[in-house]
Amino acid sequence: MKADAIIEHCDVAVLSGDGAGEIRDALVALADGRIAWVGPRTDAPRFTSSDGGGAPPAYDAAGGWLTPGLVDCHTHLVHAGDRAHEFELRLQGASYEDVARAGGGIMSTVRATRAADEDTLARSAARRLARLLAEGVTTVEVKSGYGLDADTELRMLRVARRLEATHPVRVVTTLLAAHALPPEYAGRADDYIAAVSDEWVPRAARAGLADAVDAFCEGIAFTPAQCARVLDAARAVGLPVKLHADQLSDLGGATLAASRGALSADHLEWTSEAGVAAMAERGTVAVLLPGAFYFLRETRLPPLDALRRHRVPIALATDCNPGSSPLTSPLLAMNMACTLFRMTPAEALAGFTAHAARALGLHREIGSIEVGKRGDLALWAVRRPAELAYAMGAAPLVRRWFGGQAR
Ligand code: DI6
Ligand code: FE
Repeated sequence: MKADAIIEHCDVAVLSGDGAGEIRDALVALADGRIAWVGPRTDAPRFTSSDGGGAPPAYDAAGGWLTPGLVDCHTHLVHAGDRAHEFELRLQGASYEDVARAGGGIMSTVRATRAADEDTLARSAARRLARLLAEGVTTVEVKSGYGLDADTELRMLRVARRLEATHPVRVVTTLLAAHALPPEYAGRADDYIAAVSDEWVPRAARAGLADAVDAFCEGIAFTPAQCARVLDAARAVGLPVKLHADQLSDLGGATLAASRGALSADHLEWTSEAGVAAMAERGTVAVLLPGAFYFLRETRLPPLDALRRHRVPIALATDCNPGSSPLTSPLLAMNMACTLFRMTPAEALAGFTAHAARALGLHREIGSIEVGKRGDLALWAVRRPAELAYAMGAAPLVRRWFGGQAR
């Protein structure tokens, strides 16, 4: 069998569709950027190098664990400025909503982002991206939503796309123009939603800059009817949709997302059982964001039991953003999901691999170590996969493969 490279002396966490699978003393063969073979080393066929005779180069994984490359399926990685002062205000008793209503919050990041050019945005996003890559991320979703005017929203998406050219990572972009109401539209939320739906969504689609469309369904953001209009506009131009749903209150966001066949509904702290059932029915993935729950000191837990009973796939993400989750550590997010949400370490790992891939509609390409999938892999110096969620600040990544190349 032909192979470009072989990884041996590792244990493999497969993360296949049924969630199961560990292969001890495994061997993985890579060819043409994809996984060509995976199984117990003792069952492996003889490999010959793709570029002629001889054996392909073999990498000795020294007994580490190999997982799929991590997938961070919900980030606001591109933005300018920071919100450390707002953090101080909240610690003195102001709520996240208080800060937003006083013109801070998302709007303060909007002011900074509008003032930043593409290179400035790209440099700060690259710094955050480097931290994700250092923890084994090979695919990252990046949202707009701090421009709130057509030009800045598209600039954010262009910067996100550029990261793919400068870093070994797959970037999936999402237009989140319906994130907050910009001051130009004060008192005219429906007009803003009309502009987003009728003009900006088609424009982003035509420019090939958005892979999906998102909206923030919340008291401090947009109503279910306004979000529905944005999602319908996206579907009309063939873009998949997702929704920031039920984070601070239950507005029926999960049900709305499911009714539009959304890839995912994200946050979900206040989602009712009916919302969970609707998601199960339509195959909408639950994306839980423990970093935001932690950082906003939320107390209302997402409905883990209902999600499990209804067999809704549960993904996790950093939600990396300056206001509610200044987090660039997927491993810490996994730890938080276990300590705060009582997820198991195995659920947390599936949440950052197989289920996160599904939340992006990429589960046929990435998220598990199976023949034919992309060669996006992470090798960890751990004795068992649960250590990934267990240790805080441990930096266990040994090596990362992107598209079959170690880099
Ligand atoms: N929910 C969030 O957690 C982020 N956006 C959203 O819709 C927060 C964005 C911010 O505070 O800057
Ligand atoms: Fe978010």
